[in-house]
Amino acid sequence: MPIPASAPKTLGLKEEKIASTVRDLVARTPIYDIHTHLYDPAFGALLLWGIDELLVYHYLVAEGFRHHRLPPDRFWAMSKTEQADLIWQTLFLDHSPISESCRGVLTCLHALGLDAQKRDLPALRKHFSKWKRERFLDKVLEVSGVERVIMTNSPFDDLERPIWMRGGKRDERFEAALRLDPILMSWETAVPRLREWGFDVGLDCSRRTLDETRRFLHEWIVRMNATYLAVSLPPSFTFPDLKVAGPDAIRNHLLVEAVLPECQEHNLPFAMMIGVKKLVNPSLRLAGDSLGRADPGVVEQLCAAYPNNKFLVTMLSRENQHEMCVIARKFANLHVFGCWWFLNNPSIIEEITRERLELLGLSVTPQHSDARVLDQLLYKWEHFRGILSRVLTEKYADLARAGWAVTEEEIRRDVQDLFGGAFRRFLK
Ligand code: FIX
Ligand code: ZN
Repeated sequence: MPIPASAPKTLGLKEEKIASTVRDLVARTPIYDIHTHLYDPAFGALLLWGIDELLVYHYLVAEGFRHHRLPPDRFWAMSKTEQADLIWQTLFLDHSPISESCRGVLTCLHALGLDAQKRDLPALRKHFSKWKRERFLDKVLEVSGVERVIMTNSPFDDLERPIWMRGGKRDERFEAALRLDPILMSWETAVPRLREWGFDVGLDCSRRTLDETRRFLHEWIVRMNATYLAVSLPPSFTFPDLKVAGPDAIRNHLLVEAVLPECQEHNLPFAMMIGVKKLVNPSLRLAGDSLGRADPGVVEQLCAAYPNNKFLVTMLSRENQHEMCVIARKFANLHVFGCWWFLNNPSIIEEITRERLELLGLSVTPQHSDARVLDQLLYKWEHFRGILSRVLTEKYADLARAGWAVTEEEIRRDVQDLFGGAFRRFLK
């Protein structure tokens, strides 16, 4: 429920009023969720929702294997319903669901007014079966307070691409991000696909290849009306030195001579999600990725070397967070965002959010959902709102004790900044 801008200007709040005012404004401020794996309903079955999708979310799949110890291929041979049954039994009935991903499922159910207390999965399934997807979408966006989401979109996704090529009506609450992992992380498999689509690229780094890659990027930026371009990068990611030969050479040239110029031409941020180790345990499939500490110095070098590019960065290792805050203090063309993936746990979110507010003030986007299942917006944001309210209340109380009593209007403005306002200014 947006807050009327004409909220009466009041004098500074008394310290005892701060907590309730912050809680209320954090609860009511609409959210711009800048990184998700959700899809506009126009993409059909790609938009996941409902209790079984929640239970087979790869976070819970990984945790489930620690208990049921089934051989992975037996698990993957099960139907989605059977997998969900096993995860429910293992992580909810045999053991209390205290992990963040399990608690998340319960928060979603609770936010939808469902009673998990009976621990009756068939009854829960029956409830979801009554929903129509479009109505459920409106309900989740309304209850979660999310007003816009940015998807993760790939022309290399065989289910997604034909829908983009067909065009057609879209839900304007869903924006696109053009994901470049196939180009920047597996060029040798991207080349035949690009050639099939009429782009004259080769495995080499010729001028032709670079120009044709830019033409591909331009075409998809326009087709998707992309809000930003993005890639996930390993902990070993180093500064793209064009003089260096070897396996990363092509990525360096593509990044420096195709992606960054195209981003600059369209005034779009380049999002780097740094620190993922893909498939350390391939048998877990999507749940098989891990993390590693990366070198934030790479971000520093890129921001310095490409001052006319905008970099949107999140790092996966807790140990990299403080350095990222300091680097962001040095470069206004860097916008730090989110408590990504393995960081999205209350103990770490609180630590990271505190150090960001203390070092970057309100020029940061402290959270994104990374939701893969529509219902997850309910828990990812409810859990974060609680932490942000606590941290912000403390910060405003500190100001009051220093003789600066914030007004309700100022708190509203600050929370809007953190929930997408700072990011919108960064986009301009
Ligand atoms: O690269 C990414 O966008 C990651 O967020 C995903 O690959 C990951 O599976 C995820 O959803 C984490 O939350
Ligand atoms: Zn993601």
